[in-house]
Amino acid sequence: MEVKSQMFEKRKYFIIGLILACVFLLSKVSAVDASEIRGDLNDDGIVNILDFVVFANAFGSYPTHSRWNPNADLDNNEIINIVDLVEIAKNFGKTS
Ligand SMILES: [Ca+2]
Ligand SMILES: [Ca+2]
Repeated sequence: MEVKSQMFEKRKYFIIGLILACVFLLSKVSAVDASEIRGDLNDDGIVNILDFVVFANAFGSYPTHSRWNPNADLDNNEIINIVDLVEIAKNFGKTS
C-alpha cells in the first residue's frame, strides 16, 4: 500500500513536470496580457518553481481536503487541477 502510494506520487510529479514543460514551451509563442500576476501562489512577487511546488502540494484537492489551498484554485472552481496549472505556467517568470 505504501509503495503503491509512493509510486503514485512519483508518477504524479513526473506528469506535472511533463505538462509544465509543454505549457511553458507553448506560452513562449503566445502573447499573455495580464495586468496582475496570476499564479504567484506564495506571494513573493514572481511566478517561479516555488509556486509550482505550492501547486503540486495542493494538486487534486478540494475545499474539505487536507491539502486544499485556495490560492492555487485560480479559476475558482473548487478543485486544483490542470486548468489551474496552465494559468500558473502562462505567467511563469513574470514579476510584479
Ligand atoms: Ca511566487
Ligand atoms: Ca481550479
